[in-house]
Amino acid sequence: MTASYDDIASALAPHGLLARGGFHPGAGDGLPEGSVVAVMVGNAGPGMWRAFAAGRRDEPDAMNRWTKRALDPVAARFGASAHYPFEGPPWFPFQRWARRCEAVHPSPVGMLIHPDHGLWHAYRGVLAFPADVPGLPARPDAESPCARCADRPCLAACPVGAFAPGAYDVPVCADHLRSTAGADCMALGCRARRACPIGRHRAYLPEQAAFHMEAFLASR
Ligand code: B12
Ligand code: SF4
Ligand code: SF4
Repeated sequence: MTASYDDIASALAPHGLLARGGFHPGAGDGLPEGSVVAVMVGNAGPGMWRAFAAGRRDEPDAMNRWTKRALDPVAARFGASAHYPFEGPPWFPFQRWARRCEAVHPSPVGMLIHPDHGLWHAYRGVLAFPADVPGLPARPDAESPCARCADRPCLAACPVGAFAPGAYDVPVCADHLRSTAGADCMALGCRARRACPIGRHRAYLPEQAAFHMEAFLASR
C-alpha cells in the first residue's frame, strides 16, 4: 500500500509516537538498498511514556522491545522496513539524520535541541520506504535556541561538571549517579536538561525521567 506522510503519522499516533520528518537516503546511510524515503519516528514530552506505561511488559530492555512491537507492524503495513537507534554498534547515525529532517541543532550538552520540544525529545526508529512518500514535509528552518541563550544554564547545572566544550564525560556522570548525591538526577533526570528554559512544557514525567536514567546507568 502507498503510504502518505499523514497515513504514517496517524498509524504512529496511538503509540504516542511522532513522525518527525524524513530524508532521501544515500548509499552512505546504511539503509536497505533501494530505500527512497526514510521517515524518522520519535517522541516528545510524556505522550509516548503514557502509551508505553499502558502496554509495557515485565522484560529486559522493556522500552526498546515495546518500540519494536509498535513499529514493526506499522512498517509491515506500509511495505517499509524499520530500523532502530538501539541496534548496534555500529549505530545508525540518528542525530545526523534528524538534522536533515527537522530544525534541530546540537546543544552544548550533546543532545539535539528542538525549538519547541527543547531537550525533551528523542528518536525511536526510522521507517525506510522503497517509494516516494506523498506529503513528506520539507525541513523547516529555524535557528538554534542556544544561539540566543547567553547564560547557558545547562552547562552550569551539572554538579560534577560533566560537560566540557564538545565532550561529555560519561564516567564522571555515571560515578555521580551511583553516589548518594546523584539521587536528584536519578529521580528527576539530568539537571542540565532540566535547567534549559526551552520546551519546559514538554518535560518528561518524573517516572519517565527516572526510567531513562536507570536505563542509561544499566548500560554503563
Ligand atoms: C552511544 C550512545 C550513548 C552513550 C555515549 C554518548 C556519547 N558521549 O557519545 C551513552 C550511553 C553515554 C549515552 C547516554 C545518553 N544518551 Co545516548 N545514544 C547513544 C547512541 C546509541 C549512539 C551514538 C553514536 O555513537 N552514534 C554514531 C554516530 C556516527 O552517529 P551521529 O548521529 O553522528 O552521533 C553523534 C552523537 O552521538 C553526538 N554526541 C556526542 N556527544 C554526545 C553526548 C550526548 C549526551 C549525546 C546525547 C550525544 C552526543 O556525536 C556523535 C557523532 O557526531 C545514540 C542513538 C543513535 N543510534 O544515534 C543515542 C542518543 C544520541 N542518546 C540519546 C540520549 C537522550 C541520551 C541520554 C540523555 C539518555 C537519558 N538518560 O535520557 C544519555 C545522556 C546521559 C545523561 N546525562 O542524561 C538520544 C539523543 C536525543 C537527542 N535529543 O538528541 C539518542 C539519539 C538516542 C535516542 N533514542 O534518541 N548515549
Ligand atoms: S540552556 Fe541554553 S545553551 Fe543550554 S541547551 Fe538550553 S537553550 Fe541551549
Ligand atoms: S545526569 Fe547529572 S551528573 Fe550526569 S551530566 Fe546530567 S547533571 Fe551531570
